[in-house]
Amino acid sequence: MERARVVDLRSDTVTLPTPEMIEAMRTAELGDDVSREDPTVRRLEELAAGTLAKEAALLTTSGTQGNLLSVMSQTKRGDEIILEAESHQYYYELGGFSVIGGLVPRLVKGHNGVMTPEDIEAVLRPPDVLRFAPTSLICIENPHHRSGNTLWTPSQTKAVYDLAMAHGLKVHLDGSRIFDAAVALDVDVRDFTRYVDSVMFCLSKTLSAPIGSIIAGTREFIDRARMYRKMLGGGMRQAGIIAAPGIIAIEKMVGRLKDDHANAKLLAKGLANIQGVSIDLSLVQTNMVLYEVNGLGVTAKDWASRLNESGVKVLAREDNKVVMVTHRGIEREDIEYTLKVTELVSKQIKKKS
Ligand code: TLP
Repeated sequence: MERARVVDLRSDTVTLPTPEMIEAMRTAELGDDVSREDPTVRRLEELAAGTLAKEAALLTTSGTQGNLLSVMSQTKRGDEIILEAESHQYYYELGGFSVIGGLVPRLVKGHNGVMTPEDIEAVLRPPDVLRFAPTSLICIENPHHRSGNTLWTPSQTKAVYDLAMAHGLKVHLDGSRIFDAAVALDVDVRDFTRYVDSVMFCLSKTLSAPIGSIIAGTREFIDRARMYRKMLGGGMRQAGIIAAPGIIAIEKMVGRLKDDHANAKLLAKGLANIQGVSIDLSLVQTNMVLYEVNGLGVTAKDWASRLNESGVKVLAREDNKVVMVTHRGIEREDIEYTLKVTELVSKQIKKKS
């Protein structure tokens, strides 16, 4: 099957900035942001804080840095933090919260990434016992990446927040793709952020900006995070170059996310028709399709390299699952092409066996 360009479904991190974003970078008003003199960064941070209904916000270099600054700013060294067992913060962030933050992780297995108050209550330590690291923070992730960018509802978020408040704990939301959650559930993003003390979301990934994430919370939290960001070498000078596309990301890129979700559903439905592909359609809730190909007698790695040869890039995870992510730049025709390729490859595999 001849095709001029590659369909890259590995992650939404591959999205490129729009022409409008590049123009905004070129013409951005700049200053030294370490001295808080970059007007474009200030504008982005005010816009983000207002959008999330938080007192203040901070531009960070990445989602990983945003999560690390958040957990460090909400805790003190030696504290225990509660994380979902398959959360990005635990799984993919090199243990920064322990290495740099001095924090001890306590893991809770969620239900497709969602933890209930009962799940969390079951692991809470009795307070003031001189054997346990004191728990101070619960981290949640919405959408939950390793489960397939699956959703928490606002009421599930509130339930955990209520529990946290009852026990004097804080809640941090890794909302890397929180606008996807809002669009998918047709709610305002504040319906999530009102039930957390701090939140991180990415300007890059589904919102298409080239670099950067935002954290938001109280002014005091942001002051601490700004100090840690500088300590970790993340104080940026003329960062308006990054902030300018970030403003466009928030103002103009949320409306199109529903197209990614529709494409993911279309893709998932097509894959479900291929014999040997095992997929749970109920978990296709935003822009990710997660499935297994064991039924075809191949590993996810083999499958990924065969698709790759036909111009469809996908990820094979270490747990033998295949990941396909829709994003800006993936059109309906790309989904149709991907389905043709997958059908063809599955037939070739069956023929051989
Ligand atoms: N996720 C990446 C990989 O690391 C898996 C991806 O390709 O999606 N929280 C969540 C839920 C994320 O999915 C990611 C990135 C991050 C945090 C970290 O963001 P960055 O890559 O900006 O440090």
